[in-house]
Amino acid sequence: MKRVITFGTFDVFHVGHVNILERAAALGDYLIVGISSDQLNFSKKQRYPIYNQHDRTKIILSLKYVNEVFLEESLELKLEYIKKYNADILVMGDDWKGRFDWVKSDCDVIYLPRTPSISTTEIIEVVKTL
Ligand code: C2G
Repeated sequence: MKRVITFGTFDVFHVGHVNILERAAALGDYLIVGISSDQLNFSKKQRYPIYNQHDRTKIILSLKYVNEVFLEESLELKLEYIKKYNADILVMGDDWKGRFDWVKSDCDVIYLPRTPSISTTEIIEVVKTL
């Protein structure tokens, strides 16, 4: 029984998010998703998400291949979350390549290629021009 963990904001949910969650789920038997809190997102991106953390959590939890979700309050707590949720594999998109290699002593780390040509930032920009 392999437990997979992944992290993200998943704001303005789109197919790139579906693709990574689907591929992460396929690497094991149980998928746990850490959802960046509104505050963590502000500290990473200098803006609050369009969808608040409650709505983002509800959306991710509704997916058929997601088993469990929790709020990620800090990037530095990765290892604590991995231990708490007993994860065997950490999956991240390759925009984070190398950034979480420091947890490799406790957990396998796999960076998957991002889905090209779609991102929350790009969607926001397109909508602004309409
Ligand atoms: N993603 C993807 N393809 C895209 C867009 C996003 O594969 N076109 C992936 C990202 O690589 C990430 C996940 O979807 O693994 C969530 O993306 P974001 O919501 O942008 O997550 P981010 O804000 O980078 O938060 O602890 C790490 C962070 O919480 C990750």
